[in-house]
Amino acid sequence: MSTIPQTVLDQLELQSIELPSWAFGNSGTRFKVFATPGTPRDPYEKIADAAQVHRYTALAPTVALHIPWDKVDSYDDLRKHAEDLGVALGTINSNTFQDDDYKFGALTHEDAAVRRKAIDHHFECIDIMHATGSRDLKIWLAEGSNYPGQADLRGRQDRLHESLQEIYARLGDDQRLVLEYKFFEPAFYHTDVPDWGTSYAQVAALGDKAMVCLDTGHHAPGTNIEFIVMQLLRLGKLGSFDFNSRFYADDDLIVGAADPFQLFRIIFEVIRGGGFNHPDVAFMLDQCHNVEDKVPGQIRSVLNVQEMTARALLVDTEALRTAQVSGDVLEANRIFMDAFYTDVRPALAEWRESRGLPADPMAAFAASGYLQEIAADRVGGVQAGWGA
Ligand code: PSV
Ligand code: MN
Repeated sequence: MSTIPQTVLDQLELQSIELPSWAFGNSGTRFKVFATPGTPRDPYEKIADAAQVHRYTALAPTVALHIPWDKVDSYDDLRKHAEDLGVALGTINSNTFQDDDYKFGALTHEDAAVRRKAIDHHFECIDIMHATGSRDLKIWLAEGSNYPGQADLRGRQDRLHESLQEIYARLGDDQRLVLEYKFFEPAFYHTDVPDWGTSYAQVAALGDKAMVCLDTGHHAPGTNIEFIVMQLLRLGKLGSFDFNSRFYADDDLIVGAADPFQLFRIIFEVIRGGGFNHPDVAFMLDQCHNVEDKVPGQIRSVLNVQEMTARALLVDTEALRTAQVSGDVLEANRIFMDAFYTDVRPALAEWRESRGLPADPMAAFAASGYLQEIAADRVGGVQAGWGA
């Protein structure tokens, strides 16, 4: 059985991964949304489910909210509810993609009145951040065009800058803005923030409190994501991750499910660049569970991140460096792969038990009967869903 050095365990103990509230609601494709018994009907129930993930793993102390999906009468009350359950409220996600006014854009729209509405929505999000104690405002824009000639690409980029400037100016001293990029969808010809370079150019023009959010599912197949991680860390602009995995497009599947080796390589670069357990770089999940149970889907996800982090921390960096400097290609690759192929699961199970956590969080959660309980209790009302 592999053992994990205490220095690595000490770093793992500090790891935290934020959960998205929308992972606990129903979701699906544009073909069908399957309902699950016990699905939360409001933000309070979503937070209760998220707290279960933290309870069994000690890995997920915060929950991200999405506005307006998670609007409540009192954010103070929601904050207390979360604290009573042992978690805190995290990133606030804005939403400018589900209103008819935004058909041709929001922050980039030709019409100043639509831009005003979208900027005001972000002001509302910032007000909520003050009440929830959240640090980060995450902006993902669904803006772009479908046909060449449809839009003035340059004008939209300039308007985006102006709109972001207004939002940025409204942030409190301890608040940040993270701008997410995505190469396509829902627009198919051009997207206004399609890549890390555009996001970087926009946030660099704003100031220190604006950073890039890297969603692992938002790149073309074959993209070397760990290179982008390295570059953004080097530039001091990697603000957060949205972890998930993809086989084809923005699949939002369980992180580490499609390509665990890619996750390992990404986390290795985070560690190498000083971003691991660093307050600048938030680890978050952005996933949907369409066919699997949601709470265990999230437990599996945070465990996948923890396992790949443990392996990445096991890389013998001194030996790797020696091999790199001496041009020993195969030895460098062996050292890297040795760490990746180390099965850390038994050692992590033992370590969990030593900290009063279940050795197998998936099994412990299944045995707890929580899913059966919520299925029996949560009757009536309308189940929450992605977009509802
Ligand atoms: C849409 O692609 C998306 O998944 C973005 O990644 C956002 O982070 C998320 O929705 C929530 O708005
Ligand atoms: Mn995302």
